[in-house]
Parts: sequence; structure tokens; C-alpha cells
Amino acid sequence: MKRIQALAFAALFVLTSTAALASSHREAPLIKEDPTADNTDVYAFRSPDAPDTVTIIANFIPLEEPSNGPNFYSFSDSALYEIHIDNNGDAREDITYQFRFRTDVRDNSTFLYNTGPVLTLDSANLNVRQFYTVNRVTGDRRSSPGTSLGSTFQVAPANIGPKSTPSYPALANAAVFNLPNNGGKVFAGPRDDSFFVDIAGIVDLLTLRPIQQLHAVPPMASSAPGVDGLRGYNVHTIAIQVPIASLVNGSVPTAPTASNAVIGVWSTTSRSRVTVLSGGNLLRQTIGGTTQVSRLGSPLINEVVLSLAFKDIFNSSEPRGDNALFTTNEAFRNRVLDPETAKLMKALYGLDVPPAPRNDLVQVFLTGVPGATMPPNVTPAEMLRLNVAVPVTASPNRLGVIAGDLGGFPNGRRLADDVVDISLRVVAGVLVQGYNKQPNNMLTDGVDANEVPFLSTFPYAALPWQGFESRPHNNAGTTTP
Ligand SMILES: [Ca+2]
Ligand SMILES: [Ca+2]
Ligand SMILES: [Ca+2]
Ligand SMILES: [Ca+2]
Repeated sequence: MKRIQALAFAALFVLTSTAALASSHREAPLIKEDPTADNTDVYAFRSPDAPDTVTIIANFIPLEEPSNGPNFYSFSDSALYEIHIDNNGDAREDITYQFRFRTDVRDNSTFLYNTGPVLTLDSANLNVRQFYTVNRVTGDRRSSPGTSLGSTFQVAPANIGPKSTPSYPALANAAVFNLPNNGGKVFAGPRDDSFFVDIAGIVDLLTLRPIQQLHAVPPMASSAPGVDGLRGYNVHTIAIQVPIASLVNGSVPTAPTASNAVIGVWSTTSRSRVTVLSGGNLLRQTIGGTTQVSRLGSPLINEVVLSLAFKDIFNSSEPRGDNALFTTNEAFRNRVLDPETAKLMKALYGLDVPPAPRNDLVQVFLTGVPGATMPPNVTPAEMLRLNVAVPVTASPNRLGVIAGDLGGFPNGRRLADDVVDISLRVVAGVLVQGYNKQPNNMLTDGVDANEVPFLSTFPYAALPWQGFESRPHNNAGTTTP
């Protein structure tokens, strides 16, 4: 009986906390009903091939099945997608890039997405096209419409198959556009999901397939590898590459200790407050202002840390409100200071984890790490913090800072950073003296890398899986035609 109670207790932990180790895919009750607005991951890093720039990538639409035609996945024409940057540590955005999409159908007398091979973006055979505008707002994102950086950028089309998109890499490359005044580059379109994780294992009571015998001395790693649950699936990516000079407050910092070296990055999606559906030809109209429905910075907090009670609140909140919530709401504060996932590790695996209060997690989640990613006079807030003066690492380590690679997570986040393993180990206490020990510092889901290599140039994320040959999860398809 006691064992059943313990298991039920453990199951509760899992249900309320770890399902979401899939970064931010369907992580909260309301957003899972709205995939086109669901921000799955945010990345921010100094560009390895253009180190005077920062690349920011925001992914949307979890678990896109690549062959999902004829109405292929697209960005929502009625959503506002935004990337925010706080460059002075006060938890308020100083720069916002806004993206608004519109779909153009050449001929609505056919149901076809394309009426023949599509070799170029302006091909007359491409019946359904999506275009977008980019605006740059300084200061409060709602205070002004900002400056238009262009209104005719085209979204890369779907990777359909050998007859429709026979030269997909060139087609997708044509969807990389320059921003005006040497302001950088922009891309929007489908890509392989850069995130990698054994979702199935983690939601099955935090099963870490490679680590079956944590109590053995030394702990034994079995030969069972993890299963990348996102293998073969696509997402929709918005990527920008912009000069560091255009992001920081003041001149470009030359040393990581410079007072303006750390920027905070997060992405949001907003929708109209009112949507009216009417019969007849099923008109859908939106009325009035927008409200935020998705928020994502660090891949950790709304996943590993927050309970169901806070997940929808988080998606509608802004970083400027985090500190008040943290200081006045005991339940919220305890999510960080005494996290469920750490208790779960103790309950399920008997792991020796640090006792609460976990001030090490406050640094990782809310303030940045002193001497690395914490701005001076920081207002605690959840965002992805990047020190833009830390050099690009020549040979990156997937474990980032905890493995001594200061160019990776939680100093920003690169595509190949294994944030699941890093998160498991950080929650298990590897940043706390006395807890950086086996097996705490061995935790892994057994998926160490994306299933296909990332690109060496912008937009870095791998090409999307092709519909015709796709076998999601079994990896029998190809990302190129
Ligand atoms: Ca999400
Ligand atoms: Ca600010
Ligand atoms: Ca992938
Ligand atoms: Ca991993």
C-alpha cells in the first residue's frame, strides 16, 4: 500500500512538472489548443561565422508532421510574433522585433498548394504563398508601431517532395533576406525541430533509459540509448541575425565584464482579444487589441519549474512582473526554491539533492549567474541571458557552462546545447558545493544531439523534413529531396 501511495505521489510530480521537459512544446493547458502560436524554443548565440552579430531563433508549431498537405502548416495570419531584448537588466524590453504574416492565394479555384514544380519563390506554380513584415520597436513594445524593416519578405514554402520541390535547399536559401542598412538577416519558414529529447521516457515517470542502476557503485550506464521523440518532425522557425552594435546599450562591449555585455532575450506570441465566428461562408473576424498567449525565454522555467497552476499565467505574463510574483506569491516562489523535479529525483531514484532553499536555481532562472550572465543592478526576471562579449567557442561542448564551455547554455543557448541533460544535472544540484558528484552529474535522457547536423551558416537550423519520404520518429526520411 505504501508503495502504491509513493508511486501515485511520484506520478503526480511527473504530471505537474516533467511532461514539459520537451522544452516548451504544448507545455501549458491553453496554448496546447493553439499550435500556430505555441513557441517551442528560443535560442540566442553569437554567430560562429559572423561573431560581430547575434543570432536569435524562435520556433513555433510543435510536432509538425512533414507530409501534412494540402493545407501545409504556416504561421498564423492573425497572430503577432515578437522577439524582445532587454539590454539594461531592468526586465523591460528595449528592442522588439515584430513579425506579422499574410497568406496570398493565386487561384482559389484549386485545392492545390502548388500546381507544378516550384523552383523559385516567385514560381507561378506556387499557389499558396505567405509573406511577412518586420518592424523594430525601441522601448515599450506597445508604445509605438516602430520602424518598418520591410513588408514583402516571403516565407520558405513547405518541403513537399521530389516532384513539387526538387531543389529545396536552393528554394529555402532564397528565403534568407537582408535587413536594410546592413541591419542583418531574417528567415522564416519550416525547419527540422532543433530540439532533441526522449519525451516518451521522461513522461513515463522520468525514465532515463541509459541510467538503469543509479545505485550501483560506480553507477552503471546501460547500453539502452534514448529515443528522440522529435526526430523527423518539423517546426516553423523565425530567425534573425543582427549586429551586436544594434542590440546593446551603448558601444559594443569588448570584455565580458563590461556593464552592458549581458542582454536578455525572450519571444512572445499575441492574439486578438476578440474573435468572432459567423456562419454562412464561415467568416472569422478579429476585433480590438491583442493579448499575449505565449512566452518563452529560457527552456527551463515554464517546463521544469512551474506547476499547472502557473503555466497559463506565465504564458500571458511579462518579465517585468516576475519579481513581484516571486516576492509576494509564496507558492510561485517555492516552485523555484524547492522544485518538484528535485523532489521527484529523490523519490524515484533516491538521488541526494541539495536541500531547499535552492538559491542556485534563482540565479539560473531569474537573475543570471554572477560574473557571467547577470547584468549589474538586475531586476530578477525570467529570460534567456546572453553575454555578447564571451567569444564564440571553437569546439562547443553540448553541456555548455557546466562543462566549462562559457559560450553555451545558460549563457544564451546554441542549437546543439543539450538543455535537457544540463537541466537535469542543474536541478540535481551540480552547481551546489558537494553535489557535483555521481550520479547527479551523469543524468541524461540518452539523446545527446539532433538527428541531423545543423548548418554552418544562417539560419543554422537544419532543412525541414520532406513530406514525400518522411517517416517521423523512424527516421527513414530525408531533410533534403
Ligand atoms: Ca510553448
Ligand atoms: Ca530594459
Ligand atoms: Ca530534430
Ligand atoms: Ca540529452
